[in-house]
Amino acid sequence: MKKNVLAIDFGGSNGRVILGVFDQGKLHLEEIHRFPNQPIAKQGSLYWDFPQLCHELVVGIQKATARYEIDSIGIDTWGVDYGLLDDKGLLSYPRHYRDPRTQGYLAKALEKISPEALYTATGNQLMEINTLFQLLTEEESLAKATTLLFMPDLFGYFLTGKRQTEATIASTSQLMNPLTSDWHWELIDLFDLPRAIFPTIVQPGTLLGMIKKELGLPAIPVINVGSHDTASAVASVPSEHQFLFVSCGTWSLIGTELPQPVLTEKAQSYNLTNEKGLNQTTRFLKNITGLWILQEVKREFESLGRNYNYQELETLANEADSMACLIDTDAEVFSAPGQMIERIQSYAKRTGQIVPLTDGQLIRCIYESLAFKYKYTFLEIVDTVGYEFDSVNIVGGGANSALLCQMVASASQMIVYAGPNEATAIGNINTQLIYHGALGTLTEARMELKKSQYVKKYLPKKETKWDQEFGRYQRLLAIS
Ligand code: LFR
Repeated sequence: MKKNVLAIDFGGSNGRVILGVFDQGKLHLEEIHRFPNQPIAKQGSLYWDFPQLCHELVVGIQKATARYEIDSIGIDTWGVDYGLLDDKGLLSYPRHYRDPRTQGYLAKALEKISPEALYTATGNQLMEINTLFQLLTEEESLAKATTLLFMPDLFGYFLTGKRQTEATIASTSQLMNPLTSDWHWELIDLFDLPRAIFPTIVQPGTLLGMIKKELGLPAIPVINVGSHDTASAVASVPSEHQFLFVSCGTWSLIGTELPQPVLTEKAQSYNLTNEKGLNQTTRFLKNITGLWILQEVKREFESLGRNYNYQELETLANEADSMACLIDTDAEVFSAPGQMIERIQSYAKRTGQIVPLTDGQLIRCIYESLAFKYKYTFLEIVDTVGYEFDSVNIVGGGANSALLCQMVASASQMIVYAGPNEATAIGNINTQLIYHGALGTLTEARMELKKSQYVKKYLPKKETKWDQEFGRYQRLLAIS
């Protein structure tokens, strides 16, 4: 069976329209369209440019349909963000999760419910960006809203006119019951949120609707895929059981796939999250900073006229001294955009370390710190699930970085299987292919990937510095 399906993958800094051609059991990918996702900063607030993103979505579909018969489309985006709608449509541009308005709202929420109870109810790691805390800032709009839709649902609504949400994206909200995969209505009542705005939650692998005529595009079916990008990425981890993964993009999502959620005290103490995966699985993971700091530093170099590609950045890092300066990549000081170089340098001063001055020193510091954070998080996951892993699958953009993959292998003394780097698009595509009956099961799809050229292997090197410096790194986490 031959199928042409489109994966529309919106990321925090850019979006992609990827065509998957599945023919005679083989998947071939082609990037049809790529566009920047430039948030709008206005009077201290940060929004997603929704009309512009819809425009790019249409352009991508037009480019694809000009050359191919498209059998279906699947959309995925980052988690937690949403738009509020009344009967006519969106009330305002959706806010960016880095919008500062939620500051203090996690603490405010905890006046009504203990952190333990909130964790047991939702299984979600407590992060101020989560939908619940964003909604608590929205009293005025909530009074007018009739529907809440998450980002992928908003694009689906734009294409089909259907208002629905899908389990994997709803599970990032801190408002879903991980045991029933339905909204946590008691929690919704506790926070006085209007029950009526929460749409029906459907499972991935189902039909959302057809592209509506008014858009002037062919009437293509839109399929609910794992519409949270991380769910689609995990769906393409090339391993069949008990795997440890890192989905590495702007964020790093580190975890494993389980048959049911883990809501224990230990899981909570490590702030591990339970999100929904395909086939009703649980993505048990930790959300930590990924390439964000690196992307910001690269952007700053560019503004200073130093245009490096990632390969060049790695070469510079390789020339710098090892373990000179380490940072906690999840320290609050690194979460907002801008002036990242200065913030790394003042962090180094504050923690009594050698201040990274050259471009190579800065990049090395970020990569080594990430590798340590990964190792640290692997240990938390192993401690919680109660068994070890002998390898780790790195998928997403970070799988392209030979330096990062090698550092992770050596720091954690595990084999790293790196790839696919287009994990999210592949997971999105495979879910559509399963819907069409072109692929049997997710496991089958994963096994095919394992054999493919998309996966590279890195063996751990015996470098004692990783063990020697881990203690110093852990002390740093305690003070920063
Ligand atoms: C990754 C991701 C993470 C989510 C973060 C913010 O792209 O979807 O899973 O926690 O973005 O929404």
